[in-house]
Amino acid sequence: MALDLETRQQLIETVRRFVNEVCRPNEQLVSETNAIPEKIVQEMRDLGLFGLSIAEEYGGLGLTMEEEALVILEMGRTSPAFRSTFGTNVGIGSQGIVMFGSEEQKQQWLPKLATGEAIASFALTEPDAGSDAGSAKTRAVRDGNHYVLNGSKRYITNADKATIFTVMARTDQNTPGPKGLSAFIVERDTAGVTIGKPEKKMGQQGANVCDVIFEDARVPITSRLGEEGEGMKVAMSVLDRGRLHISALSVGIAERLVEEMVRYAAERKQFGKPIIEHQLVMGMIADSYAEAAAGRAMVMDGVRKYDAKEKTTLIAAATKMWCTEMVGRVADRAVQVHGGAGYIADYAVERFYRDVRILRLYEGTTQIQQMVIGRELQRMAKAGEI
Ligand code: COS
Repeated sequence: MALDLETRQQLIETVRRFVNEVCRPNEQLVSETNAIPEKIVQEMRDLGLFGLSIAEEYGGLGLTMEEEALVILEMGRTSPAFRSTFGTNVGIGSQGIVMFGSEEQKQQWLPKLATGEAIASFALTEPDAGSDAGSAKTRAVRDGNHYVLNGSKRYITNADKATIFTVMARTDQNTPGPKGLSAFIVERDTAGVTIGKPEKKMGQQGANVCDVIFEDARVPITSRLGEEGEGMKVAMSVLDRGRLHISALSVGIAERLVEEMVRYAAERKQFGKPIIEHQLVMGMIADSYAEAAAGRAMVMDGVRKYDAKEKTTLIAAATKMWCTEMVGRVADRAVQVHGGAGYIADYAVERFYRDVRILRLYEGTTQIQQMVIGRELQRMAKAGEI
């Protein structure tokens, strides 16, 4: 059930305070040490951030998608590595269980995910299956009351900290495409599961991605999410939702970058006046402000449709495409407004410029969103819906 407006406002203000007083002063430290201090992670647990989307009956805050987006918009105003720490528990790591889990699976995992005692990761991508997720080769072969998993997953966010993985693996070896996949909850401690070393990345230091390798890893049949053959449905349903979450993050970052631009341009003087008074600089800031505002409106439209239980595949893809491209443009302008200073690591914009690059890649590249939009429109036209 949605929060009343006063409680909602309190929640947003609490998160804003956490961002301003705890996260922002530590952004540089997190970037340099490639880790979020445990004390800050504990504050996230205390605030309930790991359980934003998990129903109250399982110990979460049970927010609507709109409320979750409002929280993530606030979290966007600091290094996105902070959001990533709890992001998989709120989104792609937990939602397979929330949407498709049995009551037993929910009881077993959701309370621990809600408190942050357990961390969930989403394992779809493979070395040879990125955008073409349906071609995943990881195999899950039935053996009595177990499935035996073999294969490897790549670039798995939070794998180094994960307690469980939602793994998409092929149960029907004779069906090569998306229809042959099934989804599983795999515990990290399962014999035969190995986690690779964190990758060295362009940005978002403090949020790790690693390979996850399965070598004869035996998981009980009770760990399957949904029916055999429903793996792609699980993954895509989770991603439809995740794409709205990432859009909210992108808009939050864009708003932070506007703030950085305005502050710098109001102080920095050239040709005898603050550069914000130069029209070409003004133009870059104005465009960024307007685009961030448009992104916010798109996100709000998408999440309200989600909460109204409308099909959001189309709007989620369009919003993800637009908002992530938008924040890329805004980050580029933010560096431009800062001039040479924007290229120096002391300024937040240098870091954000690198941090936002992944947004156009993960949870489906811009080109995949274009493909989803095109296909959905074609489907709707055929069905006479447009
Ligand atoms: N919701 C629920 N189920 C869906 C779905 C959706 N939005 N989209 C697809 N499915 C399920 C359906 O069961 C579908 O079968 P039907 O169409 O018969 O119902 C099945 O998946 C296969 O769908 P499709 O034929 O569209 O699969 P494709 O192999 O053509 O792939 C794309 C579709 C390209 C959209 C998909 O592979 C994709 O999103 N790729 C990007 C992956 C990604 O985001 N990776 C990031 C990893 S997380 S960082």
